[in-house]
Amino acid sequence: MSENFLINNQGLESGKMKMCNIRTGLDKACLKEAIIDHLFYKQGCEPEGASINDVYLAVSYALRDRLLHHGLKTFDAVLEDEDIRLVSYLSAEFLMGPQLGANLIDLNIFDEMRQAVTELGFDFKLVLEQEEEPGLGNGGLGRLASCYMDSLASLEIPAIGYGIRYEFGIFDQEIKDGWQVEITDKWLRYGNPWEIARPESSVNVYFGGYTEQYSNEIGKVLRRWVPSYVVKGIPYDTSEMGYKVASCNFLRLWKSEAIESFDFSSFNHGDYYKAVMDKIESENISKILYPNDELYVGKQLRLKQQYFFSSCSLQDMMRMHLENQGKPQDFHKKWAIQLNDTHPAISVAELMRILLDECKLDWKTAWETTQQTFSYTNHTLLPEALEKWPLDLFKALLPRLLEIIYEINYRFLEEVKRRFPEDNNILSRLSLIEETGSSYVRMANLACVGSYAINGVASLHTELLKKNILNDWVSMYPDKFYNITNGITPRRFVVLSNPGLSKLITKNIGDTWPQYLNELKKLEPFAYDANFKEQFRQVKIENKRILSSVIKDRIGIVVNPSSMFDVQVKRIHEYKRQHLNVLHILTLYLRIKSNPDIEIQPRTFIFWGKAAPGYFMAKLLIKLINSVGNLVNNDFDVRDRIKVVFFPDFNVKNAQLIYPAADLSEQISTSGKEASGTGNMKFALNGALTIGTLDGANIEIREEVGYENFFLFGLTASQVIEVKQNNYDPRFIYENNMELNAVIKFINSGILSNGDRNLFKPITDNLLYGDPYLLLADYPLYISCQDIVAETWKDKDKWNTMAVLNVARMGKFSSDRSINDYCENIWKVKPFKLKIE
Ligand code: NBG
Repeated sequence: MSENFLINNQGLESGKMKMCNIRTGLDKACLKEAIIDHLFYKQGCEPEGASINDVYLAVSYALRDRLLHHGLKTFDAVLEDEDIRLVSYLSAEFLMGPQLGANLIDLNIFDEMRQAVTELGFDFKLVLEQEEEPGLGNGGLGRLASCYMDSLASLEIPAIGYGIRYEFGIFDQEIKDGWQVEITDKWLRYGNPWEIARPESSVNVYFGGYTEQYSNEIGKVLRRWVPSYVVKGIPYDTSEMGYKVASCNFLRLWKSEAIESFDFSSFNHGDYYKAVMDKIESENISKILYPNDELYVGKQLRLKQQYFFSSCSLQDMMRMHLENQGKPQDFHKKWAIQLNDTHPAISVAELMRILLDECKLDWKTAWETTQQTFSYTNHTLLPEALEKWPLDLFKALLPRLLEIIYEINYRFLEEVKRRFPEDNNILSRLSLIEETGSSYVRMANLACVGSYAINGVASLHTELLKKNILNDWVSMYPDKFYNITNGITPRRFVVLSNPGLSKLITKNIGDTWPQYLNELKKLEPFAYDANFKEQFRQVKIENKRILSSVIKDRIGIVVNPSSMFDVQVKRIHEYKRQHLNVLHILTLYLRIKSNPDIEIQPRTFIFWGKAAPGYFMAKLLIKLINSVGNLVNNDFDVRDRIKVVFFPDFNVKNAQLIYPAADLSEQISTSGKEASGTGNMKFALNGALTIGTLDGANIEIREEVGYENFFLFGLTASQVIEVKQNNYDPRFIYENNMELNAVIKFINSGILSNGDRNLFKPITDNLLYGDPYLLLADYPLYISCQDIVAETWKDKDKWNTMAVLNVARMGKFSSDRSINDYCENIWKVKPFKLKIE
């Protein structure tokens, strides 16, 4: 088949023919031809014999052709243009979500493709559902990276996302007998049509061995690394299209492989098994994503992963820079590298290695270049989540990098001494090496010293960072600190996942709001318009019906779409306090049991989230939620007024079903613990009201949507500290609050656990004897706030006004705003407008 051929376009007068380009054409007829072509030449079948996966792949290939057209043109242009500084987003996680629908939205051909697929005789919904999403992230941090890739492209900022192409992403979750069971995520099993391997751009990465001194041809004394093994990184590129723009970025993920020549010596000596083992070890590096919320200390593979992708990416950027006649010392003028948390922080030392050992720059020039290249985002306030690596492990794996880190440290501490001659403690706190008993390399310190900008991800978070864990760095470098509040992409989280709401908004305020989310403000007057509110309610109820039928199909629980959908979806963690939510459910349950005719507003409590496989308490919480569900859902007295659903396997695909269907969003973390949260934004933007603490971005959401449109409860971050310092005694609250007392006793009664009174004791003991996340302190406030929620729900008109106002006032939380903040304040980069004829 030739690329251009004549087809009869139904839109033209009969007899007239139009050229159709099956690689780039965007109308329905071209898309149909393109699908048929790919079915035949890629999948080896005719439409009649195609499976749904064949069709999904053919549709995706057809779309990929169109994206490539944009992507290649963009990069040819920007790499050559000296004045363009590219953004490089380095992240160990990208939680992309399904690609097909999002790309169709970006190219603005969703309806055309739906029609093309339907007219070919296939079910478009099934085609979309066929996509196995790349689960290359744990949660918020990885999803944020993907929202930022979307915004970078949509704002036409030339950028590459760099990460790891894990063969197995975050585990799939099943629930058996109420417990979480982890299943390997074989996302690549049916092929990934979006990526293109580029083996010709492979790079080598060193590990192990030793370093030595040598003199080069002009007698200059240098150091070099003699590794004990070398691993090859192969890049896989995925296009990252912007919304309704011509330019297109890409995501470059590295896969590890053995280098071809490496095993020959073993092989020649007949050590075949050693050769094979080396190959397997090399390939292991990109095998699996580590679940977070577990300590990484001692996890050698994790450190290998971090160095592997940092080194591959930096070598790649340097190669492009030098190929385009850039000088090594001008590297920072071409690339602005964002370190997404400390996972790629080793890049600071790696760029130094490249500049010193390979480009032969002197230390001072290399260090100036490095410090002008990097900026670092911190995503956590939990001290246990700050990465550090045992020195011995680090030395064995990355001897040259450690040498460089020592030198950076030595010079840096000299500077600290000059600035704070009287203060010995500050030296040990700022040191890149921790020496409390065992020694460690501190990755956050490395990121701080090597970056020109450091940012937190919500106002409160940045404030607390500056006050607490990074306080010494503020004394040292006060001008390095910024706040950039997180954001989410409205393209995926409204246009794609909530088409009903999107259409309603567009009908009333035009169609540019997905690019300029502040335009949603124009919806404010509609919050008092009965007709609009009725349509808004219809959209919500329809979304709830869709979710209800999915819940019924997948877990067999029938829920009532007109009940309030009270939703908590996020990783299961004690600081996120899913158990506080459970205490409320049981409070309502016991109220019903003591008075079955009590007035209770019907509610469906929905939980969704994974627990880290090694996090015992989180897994027990899942069991508790399921046990409560079993009891409540089957209790005659409850009469369906409350239902509890734990939906297995939270991922982006499922998330897209849930945000549009929620009425109440639970954002109830202990104040001062959640860096930002981004689920909170997705809910509010889809018209759910929030019940929440003054934590993370909740504070800013509440300021935007209006205090009266947000259900606030709980201690503030400073009160949390105060309470803890004043001999907090959870037992006192337990003994004096009758409802709480009854609930805790009920959990331990064995009724929830087939008579086993000990099953949930780790949870209740933790609450009664310590309660580190202050559930009991916040319990009375939470319960009375929930009572207000129920009262408000009774007045549907009021509720809907509040919900519309939430949507109208969420403009600030577009990830476009966050990316604009980065561009202006940190990266100093501008859009590049690609023209495509
Ligand atoms: C998470 C925080 C969230 C925040 C996301 C994105 C990590 C280490 N941090 O509160 O817990 O929204 O990052 O910034 O995953």
